[in-house]
Amino acid sequence: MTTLTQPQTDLIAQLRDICGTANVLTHEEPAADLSPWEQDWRKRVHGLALAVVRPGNTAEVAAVVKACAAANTAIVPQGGNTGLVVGGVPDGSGTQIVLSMTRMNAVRAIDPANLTITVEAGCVLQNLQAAAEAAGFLFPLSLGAEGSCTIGGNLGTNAGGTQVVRYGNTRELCLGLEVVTAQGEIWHGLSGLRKDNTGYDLRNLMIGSEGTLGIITAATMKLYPQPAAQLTAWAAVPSMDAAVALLGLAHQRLGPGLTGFEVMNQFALGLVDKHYPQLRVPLWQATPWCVLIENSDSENEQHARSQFEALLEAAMDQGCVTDAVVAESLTQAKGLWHIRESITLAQAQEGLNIKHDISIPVSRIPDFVAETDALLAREVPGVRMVDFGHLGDGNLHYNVQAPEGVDEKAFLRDFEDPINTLVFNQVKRYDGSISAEHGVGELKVGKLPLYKDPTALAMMRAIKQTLDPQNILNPGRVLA
Ligand code: FAD
Ligand code: 2HG
Ligand code: ZN
Repeated sequence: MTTLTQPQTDLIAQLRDICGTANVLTHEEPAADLSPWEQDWRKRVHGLALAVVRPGNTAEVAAVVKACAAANTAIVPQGGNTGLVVGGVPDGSGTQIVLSMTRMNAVRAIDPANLTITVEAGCVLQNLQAAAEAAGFLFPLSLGAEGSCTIGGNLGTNAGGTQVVRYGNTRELCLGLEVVTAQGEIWHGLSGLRKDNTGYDLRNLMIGSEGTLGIITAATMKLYPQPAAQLTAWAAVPSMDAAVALLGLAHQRLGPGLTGFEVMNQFALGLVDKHYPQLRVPLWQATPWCVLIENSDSENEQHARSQFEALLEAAMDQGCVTDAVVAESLTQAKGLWHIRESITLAQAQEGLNIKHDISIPVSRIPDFVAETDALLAREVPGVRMVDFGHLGDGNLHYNVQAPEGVDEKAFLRDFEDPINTLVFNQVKRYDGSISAEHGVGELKVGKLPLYKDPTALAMMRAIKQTLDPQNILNPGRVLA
């Protein structure tokens, strides 16, 4: 129970008029539990919302924004709340509203000839994939949180996932957007056009802006033909150098059939084995690294299998693979992917941790890992590296778990900042990025100015100031 000021009470009454009483939740109701909207997925922050507002259509979003702008009240857009950088939850002030988009979840249209699907922002990614599949197409964006993340959140963060090596990240999959501006105006940009050079690219400006420039209410996304066959292999590799060599071979041998290339270190797989023993992780005990490769074939399964066999044979001849299994069925393939997708959950089971979602040119990853591992081991003896990710995209989740037996909260308090500085300085030395796919959110907002080109940062500030001069859209995220 919190005490509201009169202007706050008036705003809530207005929001209830716009969206309906049941769709505006506040702490005024003694039994109200707003934790699902206030607590981030990693449990790094538990904010306090003035209200959680759940609009049902674009006109309601526009009216909510107008009311909030008039009351100078900040808005935090939220989809599935699976973001990993504290970008979609309110701060602790009790003055911000969470704009939860999940009621706006309709598939508006599918255009088979144009190969597009138009959906509302709150559509859960898995439902979008299913709608595409039901129409005979593939929507290739795929990530571990797909059962609860939304396309609006995917666009807000420009999410990557496990098929980027072939299809690109969310930005590459989007053709048009419908957006509510910070002034409550609606930009009708739901174009299905693949070519449109009529000025600045506002779509790409909105994508990846993490709710700081506008509220995405709907999107037109690209569809692809479904592959004739999909095959998955799991390979043991003796080193990161070998994994990079295998990636080169896979590009050569599979061409556009290479739709996934993931790497996982032994400790990451050991955590999955420890917390989810029923998943039966293959090959991990005898090798420092495992690789997951997906081959999507446009001919047939036999063709895919023979291509895979030739690839793995060549890789073994060259010494970059020591052992491998190829899934015999779709169920087995799903099982292998499930193991990969369980690393984040297993790491969370193990305890609070430090995540680094970094990208480095692929060719330089082996040296980066060897050098940075050594520096970290010197800084924090016994530190445990959970190192995995989308090697095909040069994107590593170079995560750090406290040494065995060390209190995780004390570890974060004492070591999070020095470890981040060490890793990010290394990323800079290797010409990489401190955020590959998760975004900046609140977690990295303080670090961004140290690693982003100052001219780029000044242009970003000017854009924010122009589009949202009141600073009511997700303040304190991306830019401090
Ligand atoms: P939220 O967490 O609700 O919000 C994320 C950001 O987008 C916030 O800044 C929010 O304000 C903004 N936002 C949300 N909706 C809108 C909207 N309609 N308009 C404007 N801004 C909006 N990410 C990857 O990139 N690749 C992965 O492989 C991956 N795997 C994951 C696995 C697990 C188990 C988990 C928990 C997360 C993973 N993530 C991954 C991170 C996360 O799922 C993505 O960032 C996802 O895109 C967030 O979607 P969401 O709907 O949950 O967004
Ligand atoms: C993944 O690739 C996600 O599984 C989450 O991006 C990464 O847990 C992480 O650090
Ligand atoms: Zn990832």
